[in-house]
Amino acid sequence: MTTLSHDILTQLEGQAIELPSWAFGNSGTRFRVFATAGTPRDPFEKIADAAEVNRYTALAPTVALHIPWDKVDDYAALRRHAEDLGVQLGTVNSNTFQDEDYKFGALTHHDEAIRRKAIDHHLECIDIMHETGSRDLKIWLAEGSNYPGQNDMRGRQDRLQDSLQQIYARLGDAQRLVLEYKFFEPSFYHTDVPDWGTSYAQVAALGDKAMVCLDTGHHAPGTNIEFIVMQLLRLGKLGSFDFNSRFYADDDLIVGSADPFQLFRILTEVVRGGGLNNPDVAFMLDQCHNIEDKIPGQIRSVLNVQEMTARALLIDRDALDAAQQANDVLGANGILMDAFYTDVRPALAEWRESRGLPANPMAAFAASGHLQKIADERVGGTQAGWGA
Ligand code: PSV
Ligand code: MN
Ligand code: MN
Repeated sequence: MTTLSHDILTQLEGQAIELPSWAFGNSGTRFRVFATAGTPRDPFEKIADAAEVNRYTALAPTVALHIPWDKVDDYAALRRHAEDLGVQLGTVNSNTFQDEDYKFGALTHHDEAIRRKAIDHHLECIDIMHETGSRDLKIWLAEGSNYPGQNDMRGRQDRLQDSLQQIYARLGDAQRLVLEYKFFEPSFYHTDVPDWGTSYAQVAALGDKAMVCLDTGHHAPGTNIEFIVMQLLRLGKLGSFDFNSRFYADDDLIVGSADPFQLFRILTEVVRGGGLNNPDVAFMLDQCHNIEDKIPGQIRSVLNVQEMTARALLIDRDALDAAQQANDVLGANGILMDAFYTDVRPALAEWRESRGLPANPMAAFAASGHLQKIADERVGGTQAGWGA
């Protein structure tokens, strides 16, 4: 059995992966949303489900909220509820993609009244962050156009910068803004924040508290995502990850399921660039569990990240450096592949047990009967708000 060194285990112990509240709601495609028995009926129940994931893995101490999906009257009560369950409230995600007014744009809109409304929504999110104790405001914009000539792309970039400046000015000293990019969808011709370069240009003009969010599902097929990870870490602007997997577009499948090797390569650059257990770099999932059970889907996800992190930490750095210096092409590649092909699961199971955690969190959760319990207790669970 492969053993993991004390140093590797210490690094793994520090790993934290934030869960998205919306992963626990029902979701689907534009064709159908399939309901799951026991789906949370409100944000309190979503947080309770997220706390289960952390209970079985000790990997997921925070939960991200999405406003207005997770709007409640009393955020202090939501925060206490989370803390009572051993987790904390994390990133607040804004939402400017489900309001009729935003059909032609929000933070980029040429209509000042609509742009004002979108800015004010973000200011409200920051107010909520003060109550929830959240550090990060995550902005993903569904803005763009469908036809050449439909919009003045240049004017929209300028208005976006102005809107972001107004939002940035409201951040508290310890708060941050992360701007997420996505290459297409819902717009099919141009998107206002389509790539890391645009996100970087926009946040660099704001200041130190603005960073880029990299969602692994938001790139064209074939994109070398680990190169982007390397570059953003190098520039000190990688603020957060939204982890998921994709076969085709923004599939939001379980991280590490479609292409485990890509996840390994990404985490290799995270380790190389000092991004692991670095407070500047938030690890988050952004997934939907359309057909599988949601709590085990999230348990599987955080375990996949943990396993690939362990493999990335196993890379023999000294040997790799030497092979690279010697232009030993196949030798260097072989060193990387040796780590990738190492099965760390038995060692991780043993280590979990030594920390009082289940050796196999998936099996332990399945045996707990929890899914049946919530199915009996909860009737009429909510949609995630996504894919409806
Ligand atoms: C958009 O596709 C996205 O991935 C953004 O990350 C949002 O945060 C998430 O979906 C839900 O809004
Ligand atoms: Mn995302
Ligand atoms: Mn997405």
